[in-house]
Amino acid sequence: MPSRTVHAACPHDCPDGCGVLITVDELSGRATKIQGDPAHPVTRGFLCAKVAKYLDRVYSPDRLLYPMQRRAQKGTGGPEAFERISWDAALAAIAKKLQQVSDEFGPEAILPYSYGGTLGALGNSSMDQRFFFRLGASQLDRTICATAGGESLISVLGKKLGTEPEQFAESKLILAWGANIHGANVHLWPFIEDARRKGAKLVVIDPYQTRTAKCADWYIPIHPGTDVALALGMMNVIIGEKIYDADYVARHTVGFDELRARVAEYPPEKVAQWTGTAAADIRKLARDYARVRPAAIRVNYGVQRSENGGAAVRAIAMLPCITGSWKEVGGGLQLSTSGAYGLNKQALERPELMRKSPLGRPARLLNMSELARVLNEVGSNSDGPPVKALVVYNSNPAAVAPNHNGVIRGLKRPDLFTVVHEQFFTDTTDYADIILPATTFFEHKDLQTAYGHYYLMMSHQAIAPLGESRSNVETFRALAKAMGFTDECFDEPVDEMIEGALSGGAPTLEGITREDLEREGHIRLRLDGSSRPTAEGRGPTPYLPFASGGFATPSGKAELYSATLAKEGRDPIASFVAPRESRHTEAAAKYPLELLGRKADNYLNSTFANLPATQAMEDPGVLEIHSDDAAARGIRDGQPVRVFNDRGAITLRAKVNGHNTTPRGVVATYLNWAKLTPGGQNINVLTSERLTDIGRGATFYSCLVEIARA
Ligand SMILES: Nc1nc2c(c(=O)[nH]1)N[C@H]1C(S)=C(S)[C@@H](COP(=O)(O)OP(=O)(O)OC[C@H]3O[C@@H](n4cnc5c(=O)[nH]c(N)nc54)[C@H](O)[C@@H]3O)O[C@H]1N2
Ligand SMILES: Nc1nc2c(c(=O)[nH]1)N[C@H]1C(S)=C(S)[C@@H](COP(=O)(O)OP(=O)(O)OC[C@H]3O[C@@H](n4cnc5c(=O)[nH]c(N)nc54)[C@H](O)[C@@H]3O)O[C@H]1N2
Ligand code: SF4
Ligand SMILES: [Mo]
Repeated sequence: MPSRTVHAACPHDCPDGCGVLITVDELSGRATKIQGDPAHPVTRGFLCAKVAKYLDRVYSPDRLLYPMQRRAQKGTGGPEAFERISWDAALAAIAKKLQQVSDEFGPEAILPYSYGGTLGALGNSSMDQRFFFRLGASQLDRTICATAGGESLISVLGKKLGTEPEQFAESKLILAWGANIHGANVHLWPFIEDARRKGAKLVVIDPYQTRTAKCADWYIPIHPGTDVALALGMMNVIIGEKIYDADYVARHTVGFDELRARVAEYPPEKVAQWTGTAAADIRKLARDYARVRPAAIRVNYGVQRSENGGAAVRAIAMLPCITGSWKEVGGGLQLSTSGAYGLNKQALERPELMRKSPLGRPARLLNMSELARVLNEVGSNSDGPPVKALVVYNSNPAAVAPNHNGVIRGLKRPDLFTVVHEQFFTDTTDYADIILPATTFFEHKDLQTAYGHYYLMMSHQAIAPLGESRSNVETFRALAKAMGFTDECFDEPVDEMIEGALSGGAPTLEGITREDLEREGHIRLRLDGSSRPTAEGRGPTPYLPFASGGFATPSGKAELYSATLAKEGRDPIASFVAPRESRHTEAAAKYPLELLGRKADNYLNSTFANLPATQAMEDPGVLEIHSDDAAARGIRDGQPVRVFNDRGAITLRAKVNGHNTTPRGVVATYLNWAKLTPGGQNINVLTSERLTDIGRGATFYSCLVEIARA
């Protein structure tokens, strides 16, 4: 059978940003195979278990293929609750309603809601933003995942840059800090294995004993939300014992004296009481980290889903700045590499369209991590109009947003008009008035970045869109036409949009053209800052972003003390403030267990949760609990348990364990679709809308509960 192979890139919200090869049968036009691109230096020919089965997703019998209009009451879902309509009818109905809302309440009564469905540069943030800017709709503060850590990292380093994954192979000590590498960052693992073959040690710091922790040389089951104390305690030892790099500190940091004074308040004995890590272990960890060279930290976003997650990331990010580890190949730290790309956001999103909207000014910003509050409370005071129309794409808020019961109450409002652009009948489409069918990455072209490596990729369209599905770009283009917007940018072809994205003059993109990417699939960013592409520029030259300073902060140095934070009235260094929902506070008297509502290793947030092939790899509806905590409540393995707090309750099945996965005082479960969880309720019924200390982020992992036999 004649077939062709198409280069694509996985657009899911995952640091690995894999290069993908899709085989397409020429006669039928059907994709027949997916594999990792062996030429991609980080993907190295393999895919994670969920995307390896991607044909099941693309060709799932449950795919949404046509626009649909609700005919049953809100809260009911699936094909039976809707009737098929044409795109023209759907677009006309949406345009009419949005116009009505805008006329009656002002355009800010319209709220877009989106997150990580696709991280393709176009699909994530381009035509959609143009549309909403031109409309004058409220702007969405995209905080649900990474702003606490991102803004905190930037407060120290100035930019989201870090150690490239390839260099972990050269490390002698690797700290996986709140980083579930096997589950959420699997392409880093082979580099860690390389390093370990050469004698490196792996330390895992995580309250939950992940598969990564089980493989570690040293596993530290830290109490949730105490990482800032551990990092400050380590610096107490490193500075106290003078095993820091005085030369690097003097040249490339500001605020060392203030930091020294602060960490004096964090002796290991004191830190031990908060973190549950013995003082001797804290000393050993600090000494190893400072002396074993090179040492690399992989800190992931797990640590910053906590009330003090911003301070935690700040303190952790200071570690390589005081040991000078940034100078070494295989040293430094990685939280994210996304700051390197420098795509032209202006060209993609056209913020100048705000001036043409009926508002004539930037619209208000509403925080996606407070969706329940936004839907139920905004508009009742003087904070502008209530939200009357919600346009959801790239997201499944009825599963992923905190305070699920509040979110559902909002989504059920009869006066709220909701449009959802989706690939499947999700928890959120259960509340849609109109559903629009979305393509998968097999069915559209996009430009792809990553947040765990430094390669820019082209994702070609491999097959024709299934049914009447349309990409995000084509959907918002069509909506713009339906609203009567005549601005030229709504006609811009995809290839020109890609060229626009590459055009901003960023040194890291110097000389990289659309044609180059189309031909080569992936190209390493010009990280040396040289203006000309050289042979080495494309090779594995180690990238050391801060080897000789070059921090992108206001001071040009690593800011151990941040004058910017001080000006905002925040802690300019970092300190341990116990999360209000943690074992350290009074709230624990009523709700003594710390719940980690984690991510499934084989789903991607709520994506993939509905596919039989991926479901088979997970054990849905379980609550992992330590045998002592179970015994204290008369709970036996396999029994149904009610997990509850003041916000809600959910029934799960106890998975009692003696020593692995959850330590005493911590229980764990994972995110799933609400309608696939027994009882139809999602773990986010328990999580709160309280925000992080820095970055206005969600605090999924600061959550106290009690459990009882159901
Ligand atoms: N398979 C899979 N891969 C994914 C995802 C997925 O859902 N599934 N999601 C993607 C997304 S959106 C993101 S943002 C990234 C996130 O990637 P990660 O940040 O690695 O993901 P998390 O599971 O949120 O957190 C990592 C670990 O932090 C631990 N943790 C929780 N609280 C604390 C704490 O207080 N201290 C410490 N030290 N650790 C803590 C959790 O137990 C978890 O094992 O992964 C992406 N990749
Ligand atoms: N309890 C708990 N809650 C969490 C987390 C947690 O760890 N625990 N993690 C949080 C984090 S880190 C994140 S990032 C958020 C993630 O929140 P979301 O970004 O909402 O993540 P998903 O659940 O993956 O939902 C993405 C949806 O987009 C759809 N989609 C995929 N591609 C496209 C496309 O091209 N176009 C359109 N229109 N739709 C598309 C998918 O079918 C899917 O339903 O969840 C957060 N919620
Ligand atoms: S989800 Fe992550 S690991 Fe899996 S294929 Fe996509 S980028 Fe690679
Ligand atoms: Mo995320």
